[in-house]
Amino acid sequence: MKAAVVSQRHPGKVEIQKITLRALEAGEALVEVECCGVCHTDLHVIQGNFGPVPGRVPGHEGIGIVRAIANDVSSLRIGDRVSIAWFYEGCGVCEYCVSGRETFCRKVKNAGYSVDGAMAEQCIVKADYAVKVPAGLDPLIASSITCAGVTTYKAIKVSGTRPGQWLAIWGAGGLGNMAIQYARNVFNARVIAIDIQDDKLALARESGAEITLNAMRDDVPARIHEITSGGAHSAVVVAVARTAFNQAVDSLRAGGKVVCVAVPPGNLDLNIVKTVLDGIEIVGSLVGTRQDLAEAFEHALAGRVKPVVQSRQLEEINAIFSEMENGSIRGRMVIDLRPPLCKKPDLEQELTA
Ligand code: 8ID
Ligand code: ZN
Repeated sequence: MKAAVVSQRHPGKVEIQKITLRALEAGEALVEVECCGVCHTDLHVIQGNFGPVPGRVPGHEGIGIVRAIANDVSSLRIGDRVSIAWFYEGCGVCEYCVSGRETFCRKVKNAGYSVDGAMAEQCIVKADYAVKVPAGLDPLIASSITCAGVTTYKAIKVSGTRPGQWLAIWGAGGLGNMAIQYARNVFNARVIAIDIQDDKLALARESGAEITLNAMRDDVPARIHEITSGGAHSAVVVAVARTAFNQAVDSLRAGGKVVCVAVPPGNLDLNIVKTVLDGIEIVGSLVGTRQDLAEAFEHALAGRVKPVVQSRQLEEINAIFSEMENGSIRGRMVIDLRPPLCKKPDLEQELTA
């Protein structure tokens, strides 16, 4: 079967190769992949930002149909539609796994990074960890929820933002677009979106941002203090830029919380006096649990969030990564691996309109 594989010969690139999947082991299922979104984390992975992984199949916004299960599997049936998420498997018994923080399991496996992911015609999942996609949710929509959606839904939960409060979101790309919709339509927050590109800010307004600021032109912390009469209640940073994290800290009111989600290299500068005197909280947030993903899917099924996606072919993967680096992607690019007859052109047009 065909798969994108992190190249050994060409650093920062993937190659399309014919590979053979290993046999299923206990607890596993074989999934025929329908589609897989391209997340900026995949770009970090192929560029070796988290360590080199030549030979790895990337992809953790995968959706597909179960075609085979190991004898002992009872949580999935053949024909089920499932997701292939970054949180691929935890140990199930450690302090993190048993306390609702399973993504921090020290023995965690991550799809498309420590095990092969979904940028392939087929992949293997751990059955008890592959969250089912609710009936009626289109796979192209479900793919974006599997990382961009659940990650931002969880991050806003972590922020503790209450209805009517100001939430500032840095980055209006694949994650940011979802963050704005969850913030507005699920958490009833008042959203300020910050990006460095006007087209991303136009999309942010369409997605529900009440205020947009361009970090290339505006004095972001000053404007946010002015608009919110004292600073945002919370911030979620999904911009791949160190400066965004520093601006977020400076834009909060006393008692505010910054939730760090993007992972650009480098350190966060922290104004110690402001942090102490204003009681600022800074916390990281890593994807979401299986329960978070099930909830994130339900909100999409109910129509509260609708990812902006565009379908592409597996062969275009290096071009998609270049577009991501250049910042020219609107919403999310999703690799569509379905045979042409299964695709729904009308839906695609509607989603990208
Ligand atoms: O679980 C997690 N913590 C998690 C899950 C998924 C993704 C973390 N991530 C990380 C990715 O690895 C990446 O570092 O979140 C980050 C954003 O992923 P993405 O949304 O998939 O990236 P994108 O679609 O390329 O969007 C990035 C946006 O940031 C803007 C860009 O214009 C783009 O819209 N941006 C940049 I680059 N610099 C900015 C700045 N200084 C900025 N926006 C505001 N200020
Ligand atoms: Zn991701």
